[in-house]
Amino acid sequence: MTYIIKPKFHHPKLPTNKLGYTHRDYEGTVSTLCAGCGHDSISGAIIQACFDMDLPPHRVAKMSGIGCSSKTPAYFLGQSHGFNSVHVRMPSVATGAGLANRDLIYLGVSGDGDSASIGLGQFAHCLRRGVNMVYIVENNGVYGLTKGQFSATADRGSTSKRGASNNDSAIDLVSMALMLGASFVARSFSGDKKQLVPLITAAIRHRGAAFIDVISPCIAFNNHPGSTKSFDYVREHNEAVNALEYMTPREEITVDYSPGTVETVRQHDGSILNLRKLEDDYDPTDRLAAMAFLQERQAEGEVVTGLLYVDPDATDLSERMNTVDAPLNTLGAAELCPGSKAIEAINVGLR
Ligand SMILES: Cc1ncc(C[n+]2csc(CCOP(=O)(O)OP(=O)(O)O)c2C)c(N)n1
Ligand code: SF4
Ligand SMILES: [Mg+2]
Repeated sequence: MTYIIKPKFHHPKLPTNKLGYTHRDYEGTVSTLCAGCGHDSISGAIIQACFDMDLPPHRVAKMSGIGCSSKTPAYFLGQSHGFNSVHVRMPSVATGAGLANRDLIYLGVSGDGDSASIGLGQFAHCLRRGVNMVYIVENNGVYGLTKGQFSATADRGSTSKRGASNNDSAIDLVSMALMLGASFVARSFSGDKKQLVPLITAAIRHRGAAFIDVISPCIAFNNHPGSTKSFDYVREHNEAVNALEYMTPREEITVDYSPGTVETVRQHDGSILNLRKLEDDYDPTDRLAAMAFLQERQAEGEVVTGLLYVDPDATDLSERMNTVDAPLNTLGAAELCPGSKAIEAINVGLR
């Protein structure tokens, strides 16, 4: 049996959102991951964010590849669309789906093996093209599903469960995402729901490629002393640059902050990101400064988290390609076929 359906009943007084749904309506099947796996906490954060945002589940399309992380879309948003592709191909499937239908919210979930090892090319092109999606990597530094080999995000000198040392340099997906032109870049920790939920919410509202690297310890193969992706290591070295408060376009700013302690960013849909500064000089709209800051802190062994970069005026692939607003499957023959005169004019223009 590959999945277990959750019983439908729930407490009659569970809170509901504006659509009348409880958070149970945003759940999926029972998780078959190891008890305590960081990936399950990320599923919980996605459920929370979608419930809080009153998202109609049918407006979301979950995309994934292969890995323990890529299995997780089965465990949240059971009433949404979904495509579980082969290992690595999530970004290209999401790119195609996004071009065919601009109306859906694309939520891609991947692993560090899926995106940083064999999948690095797909990761890179998806972000540089600005596919309008949320791209989450559940980063544990190992191939969990295939029994814990080092992935390309494992730090040099970190050790496996049996003590073998990793001699290769690590790929830092956040630095790569910044370099590749992603317009929303964040890092978080599966054990910090308070930070992760608003980041997911803001990423869903962002137009363009929104990347979130979530350190998500694999308790079966990479949660020992010597691992830099263990719960203890991340808790001890977590350096948050800001604390994000997400506000919908309708909400009034009611909280009083001391001057200079909060940076306010307004996204294209009017949603407001209030970023309480935890690092005095950190500017999340300065891509180059963010890259330098990350390198400096990484050299000190720190895991920098928070909203690291955002371009609130970003455009996305569909806009740049000027694709049609309506989903392709709703177009009729008249819209799809311009007629022989129009085709002749195009051909003349190409001669
Ligand atoms: C083309 C291809 N190569 C290799 C595999 C074997 N494989 C399955 S999942 C996986 C890595 C999973 O690691 P990651 O993406 O980090 O996910 P995790 O299980 O750690 O969440 C590999 C190598 C495969 N399924 N397909
Ligand atoms: S093997 Fe690791 S990544 Fe996979 S479910 Fe277990 S703890 Fe999670
Ligand atoms: Mg992994």
